[in-house]
Amino acid sequence: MLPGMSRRSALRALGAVAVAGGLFSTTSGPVSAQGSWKPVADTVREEYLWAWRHYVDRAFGADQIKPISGGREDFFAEGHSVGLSLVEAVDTLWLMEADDEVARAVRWIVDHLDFDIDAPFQVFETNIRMVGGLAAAYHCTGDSRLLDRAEDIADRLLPAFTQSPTGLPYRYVNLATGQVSDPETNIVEIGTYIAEFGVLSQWTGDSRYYDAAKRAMRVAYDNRTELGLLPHDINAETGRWRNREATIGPPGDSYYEYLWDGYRLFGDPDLKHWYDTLTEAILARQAERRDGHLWFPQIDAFTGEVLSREQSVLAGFYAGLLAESGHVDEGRAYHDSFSLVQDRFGVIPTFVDYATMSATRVDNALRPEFADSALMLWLATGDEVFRERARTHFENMRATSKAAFGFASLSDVTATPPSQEDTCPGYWWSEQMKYYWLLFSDTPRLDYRDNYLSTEANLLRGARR
Ligand code: DMJ
Repeated sequence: MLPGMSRRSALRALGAVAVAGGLFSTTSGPVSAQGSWKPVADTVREEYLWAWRHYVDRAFGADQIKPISGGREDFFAEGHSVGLSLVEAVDTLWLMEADDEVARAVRWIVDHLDFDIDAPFQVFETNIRMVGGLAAAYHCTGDSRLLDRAEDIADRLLPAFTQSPTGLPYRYVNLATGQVSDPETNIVEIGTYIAEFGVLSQWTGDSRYYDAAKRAMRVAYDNRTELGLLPHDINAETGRWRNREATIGPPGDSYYEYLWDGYRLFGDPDLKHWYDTLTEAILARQAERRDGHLWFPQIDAFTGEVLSREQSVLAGFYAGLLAESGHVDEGRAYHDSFSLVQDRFGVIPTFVDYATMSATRVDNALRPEFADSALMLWLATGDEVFRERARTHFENMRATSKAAFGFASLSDVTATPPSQEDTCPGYWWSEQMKYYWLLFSDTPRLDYRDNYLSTEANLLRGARR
């Protein structure tokens, strides 16, 4: 049974105990009354709209607001903001039923968004954030002008694929001239397109997007090692590996995610076969249990030798992907491991070495992956523990990242209090606040049975208008 479809007679509340810096950890607490998540949902919405009002007042149309100083910053190219944060925000605002704000954002997109920019844009980031954001905005509102914008920017990205001798995209393309650059790439940047490009093909009837995305994924899959693993770095012009290391964290993560997602969205059996083959090898060769906890070290893709036991906070998404794709026990176990890290530090550091349980990089750029997998595991199992963990994630973010004009990345999660940085990444508007909202609100605007959130949490299926 899917959670969110029927209220449980009783919900377990968060059992909160203080850890360093007055933050919280998740423990199994007492059973509380039905409906106890509604106040959490209300707080999530209030915080989101509070931050949105500051963005509107101080940085509207800029890629990012600077949450401490109230300034603005560009993300893709100096001097060329494309409204990244507002594009990322539209579907979240819509799911929160903030319809006047949706209308405000859509007006800006229609009146001001112009992609005729003579500067190189990173193809991967532009796809997951801008193509995905505009496609989700179209999916939620039905406004065809948003689909036109999504198609426009996708068309400008296509030369990265069509000018490559292998079909593996270059990392950058000049949006005005189509000039491509930087073939030294990785499997994330060649293989995270099929969701956004696929829905565009579906919605416009133009198969070029889907075909380009799938062709690139196939090149990497066909080059797998004898162990059935993929090194993470590859050359787009030669199709040859540039390193030996396999990782389920960056820059490997969303390649695997999009094999599964492409299958889920479009039913393509090739993608499922590729996903299953690679996942079987990852679970057999890469998974490691230490003190009963599941981790995924970096290993040599040719020999299987462990290269590093550092774990990126971004790798936390893999718990959700495993659960979604039928490996629920492994997904749960991997989330348990990250939950230990959250309980230890309050906010998960960018890198921990799980052999020593120490932080090897102490910042955290408002990373959403732990909340992402909490949502996926809750959808897969209905177990309230994942809402409890996500609530801890939310409360600790609120306690540490809230600044004068928005939410700020942390430069040191181990400091007391954790130190902030004057930046708020675009994905904050699309990812964690949406995950929390969907976990706690039981919104009628989402079809909880059949939906799809991209790697950037753009809603490409399941909006109930
Ligand atoms: C997001 O831009 C996407 O989730 C991407 O796939 C990798 N991680 C960042 C957020 O951490």
